Amino acid sequence: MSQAEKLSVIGEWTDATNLQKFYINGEWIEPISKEILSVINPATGEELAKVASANAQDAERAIHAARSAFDKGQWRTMSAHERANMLMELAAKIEEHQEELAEIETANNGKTLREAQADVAEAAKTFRYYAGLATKPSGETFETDEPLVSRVVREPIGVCGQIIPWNYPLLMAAWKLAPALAAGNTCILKPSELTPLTAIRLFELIDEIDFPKGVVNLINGTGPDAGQPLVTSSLVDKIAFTGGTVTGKRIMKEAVGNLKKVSLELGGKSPNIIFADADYENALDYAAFAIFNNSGQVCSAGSRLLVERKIYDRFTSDLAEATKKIRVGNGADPSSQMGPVISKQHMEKIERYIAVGKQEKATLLCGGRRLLDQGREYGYFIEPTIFIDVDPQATIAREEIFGPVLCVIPFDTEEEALEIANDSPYGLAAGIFTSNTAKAERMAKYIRAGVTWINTYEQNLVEGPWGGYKESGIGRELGTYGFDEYTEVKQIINTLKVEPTGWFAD
Ligand code: TXE
Repeated sequence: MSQAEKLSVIGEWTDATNLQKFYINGEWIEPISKEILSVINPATGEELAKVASANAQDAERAIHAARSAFDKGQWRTMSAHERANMLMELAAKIEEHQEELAEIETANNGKTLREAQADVAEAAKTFRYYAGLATKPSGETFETDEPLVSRVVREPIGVCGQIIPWNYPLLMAAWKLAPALAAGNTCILKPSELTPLTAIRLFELIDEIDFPKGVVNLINGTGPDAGQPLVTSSLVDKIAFTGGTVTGKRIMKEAVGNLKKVSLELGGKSPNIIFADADYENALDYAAFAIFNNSGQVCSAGSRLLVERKIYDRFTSDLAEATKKIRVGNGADPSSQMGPVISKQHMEKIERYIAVGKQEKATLLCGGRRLLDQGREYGYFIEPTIFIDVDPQATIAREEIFGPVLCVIPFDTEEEALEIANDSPYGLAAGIFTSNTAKAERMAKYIRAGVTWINTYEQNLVEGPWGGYKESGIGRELGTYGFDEYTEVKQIINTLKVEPTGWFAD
């Protein structure tokens, strides 16, 4: 398909009528709110679509639909096999529409088509994985010293409000919906106001499947108007949130009313540690991938690169050479290797951090500017940027920039690397590059992060737990851990001997 044909696919779809509706109780309905969101293509600055923006009343409608579907519907009582079949069907539909979904994602988020295609494939895989998990054995039984049998079963929590960010719009929708639905919960998804498009397309596919009414609902809108009512409602049993740490903390406070379950996947400032004995080419390749993939807008980005001093000069200079060759452009152009950042506002925030880096006397090795030449002048393109000799206490080494800006810090010893790595309020991920397996194990053992990669980076497995220590979050997504986060634990005690206690007999 040619470039022009590709864009016309999106054009046709964005004329679709569902953009200004919400999916509530199994149908596309007109919003109560009259507010409209303008959705922008970050590569061109142009408006892609106008999307309905929910108010509290719209959110209430979705909450009531999900509540009633959970309390009175057959979703949680139907067999896990039936639920699994629907999720399998959804996975197949995502695959059937993968090109279209990837193009919409690229147009809305800015990421390259290659990145978007990988996200779509991973989204389908997530639904398929949890469809499988729904039917697998679970629970426990306990031996006791009484004539009693104790068994533990896992049950759905209830109504789940799911608030997701803009950096992986479709994939985050899958990470949230798949385990929740597999476990028998009902859901209300609230995508980021910046990137609602693939979620709308996903719900059009959901609508083709026989999910019972009210099981899976979609509202779009801003955090305060559409997200907050989900957080504060006493009819919502769980909030699952991915986004910034500041918003995450606020959500945790506001969710306290009915003590709903809260899981948070927040920011990071992950250390990527390169020892002198590492496979050099591999470490170099991953150092760039860890920060410039998805334009650095990744919660687990390897944004603090710690390099052993013995190879520091050579490594940083080779990294700069490789970085200068990264082709930055419209993600819809197959030759682009890195797309724009999400919005004008976010670009300006990144530019402010670059200015702070310069003030803090870090050495700007490459990049550092907005790209404004022909073809990029209306988009939000930032050069891949590397600061070296960064003080570990500097603002740019401590705060999450969430853009293509790398801070490089030298170290001399393993102990020093560990100390710098752990000196952060965050604890999401870490990378360790070394050919010494014992050293890798020691580092992995003592680094305080939820995910640690050895001689690789940013490899994400649907089978394994994902989430952070410290201010990077609460709870885990993916794998069996992610499934458990959507269940309540119930103990059922039965007796082997039916007889009264006689406690009050005399
Ligand atoms: O995120 P927000 P923003 C980090 C990154 C970025 C910073 C801010 O550092 O620069 O966060 O980004 C919804 N009640 N990450 O402002 O606000 C909002 O509508 C309920 C890391 O874009 O956290 C959106 O759907 N919901 C991150 C979602 O929260 C609210 C990915 C995320 O938006 C709300 C994105 C409220 N009061 C940014 N306020 C990661 N962990 O990957 C906002 N929202």
